[in-house]
Amino acid sequence: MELSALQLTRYQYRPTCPRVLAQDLTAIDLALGEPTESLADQEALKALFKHTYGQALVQIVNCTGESTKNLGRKRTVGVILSGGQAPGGHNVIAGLYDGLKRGNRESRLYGFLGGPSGLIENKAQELTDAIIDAHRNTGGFDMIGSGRTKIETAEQFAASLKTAKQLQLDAVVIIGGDDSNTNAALLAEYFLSQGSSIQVVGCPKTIDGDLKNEYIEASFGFDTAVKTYSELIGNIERDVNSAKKYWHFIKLMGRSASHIALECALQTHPNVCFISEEVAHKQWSLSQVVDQICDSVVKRAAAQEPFGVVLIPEGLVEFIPEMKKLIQELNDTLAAHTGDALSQGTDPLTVLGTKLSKEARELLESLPKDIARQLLMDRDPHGNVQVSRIETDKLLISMVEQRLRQLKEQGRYNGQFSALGHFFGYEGRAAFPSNFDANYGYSLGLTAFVLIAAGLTGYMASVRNLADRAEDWAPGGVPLTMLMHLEQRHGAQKPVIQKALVDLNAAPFKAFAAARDIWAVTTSFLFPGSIQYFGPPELCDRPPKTLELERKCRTAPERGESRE
Ligand code: FBP
Repeated sequence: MELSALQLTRYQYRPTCPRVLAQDLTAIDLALGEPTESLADQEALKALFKHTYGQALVQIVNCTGESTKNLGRKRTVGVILSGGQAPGGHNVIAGLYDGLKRGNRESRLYGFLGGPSGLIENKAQELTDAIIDAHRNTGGFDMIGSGRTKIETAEQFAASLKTAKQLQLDAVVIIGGDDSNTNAALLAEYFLSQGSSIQVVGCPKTIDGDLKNEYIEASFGFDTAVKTYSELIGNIERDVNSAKKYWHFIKLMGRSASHIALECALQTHPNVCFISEEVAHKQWSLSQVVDQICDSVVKRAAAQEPFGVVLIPEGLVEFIPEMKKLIQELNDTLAAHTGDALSQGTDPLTVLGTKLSKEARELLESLPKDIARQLLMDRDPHGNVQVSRIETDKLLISMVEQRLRQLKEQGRYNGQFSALGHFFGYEGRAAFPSNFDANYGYSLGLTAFVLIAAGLTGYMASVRNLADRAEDWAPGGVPLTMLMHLEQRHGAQKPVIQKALVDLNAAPFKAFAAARDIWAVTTSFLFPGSIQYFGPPELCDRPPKTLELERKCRTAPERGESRE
């Protein structure tokens, strides 16, 4: 296979990892914190996770090597990539592999093929120097593939244990988002409940950026994805500013939270950007969302700027209260009824009509037919509506056109409106990881190895201080149960890792909110250009703006400055 010049050059890149992991690994130790509690529903989770609930936070530190004195033992580990692609995944595997081999050259790493189903069905491939080297610092998950199978039935748990025993695994590493790490927690608990010592460790992956909290500052993949989308948005902004005739409606991936849209807005200064969490908080209706776009269109037309850019988070429809209610009813109805009738081509409205509330049915009927159909499509294995397939950009364009026609009739607008829709998602999920994601992924892999070497299970690898230089990052582990609470899924209460939504009181949103009224009217576009892999660190190694703003806010009080 022919390799591009960039791929060949990126093979030579040596990721920077935290100082404590760059040295002889036998000279490290684990500092144990206090026992932990889950985010909520403590009693229920304690009962569900009898063996793994409440473990202590750990930090990897320089020391005598006491906790990791078994680091050099020969080990066999299996690794799974789970869910959507995220740049940096290959580097997590490379870091894990290098850690294992640094511990003992005889250690082995198996990659489960096609995601969690590889573990259930025992489809695995031993990873070699040649395979790892051919994937260092590359995007995609093509080394071993990924999948969205959820390990949930008793048979699937038993089959997973059977495979792990057959391969004589010491540990399984699951690289995934909130749902996949929930699976990691359940698997760790199950293995112990069956008297098995096979460990399970998770790593935080998702371009969506919604697997984050005090201990997990970011998931890998977010940085590369937002930089890729921001390059494209910036290019479009420059194009509209040249042609001055189109409005571009750009839907951005991020199935629930709007971290991607917010970061892209900070990097590109569009005219309008919605943050779903604010829409939900302020209870904006669909028509209020449309009115805000129209307001910018009307004002810009009056200022002879009949063009612009609107950013729409992928999950927006789920956050508009009336739409959320409709989707919830559809989820519950679809879960309760197998959907056979729907797949046989019967009109969905006829099938569901009697089962939905009056308001939900009326709203569904009022939507353009294509959108109504998209809302009824199959749920993913975790019960989520597949928002990436709902054409929110088209929905908003058609509603804005309608509203502008009314405004024209009322003499309140007399411009030309010509709109184009886009969806940026897959373009960013498999890009060559930025230096930040290459370093972060690799560091997570090494960290996962150290947690395994220390005998831990039911943990997520964590690397903190990410807005600092990679050498200064702080690796450790977070007990998975600490990140969990109960949530309604498929019509029942299930233990899950809580998704992190955009915090409307935090610095990144406040920075956006302070500037957006100006962006709505004036042309304030910012053109970030493409990801730079070679050059000065301030250009190549920068973390996302979200992390920089969050760090500034964290450190400001220490310096006696105001948080505002
Ligand atoms: P993960 O949550 O698995 O990381 O995937 C995130 C994501 O990229 C979302 O932004 C998007 O909605 C979804 O995957 C699309 O996935 P698919 O192509 O499997 O439908």
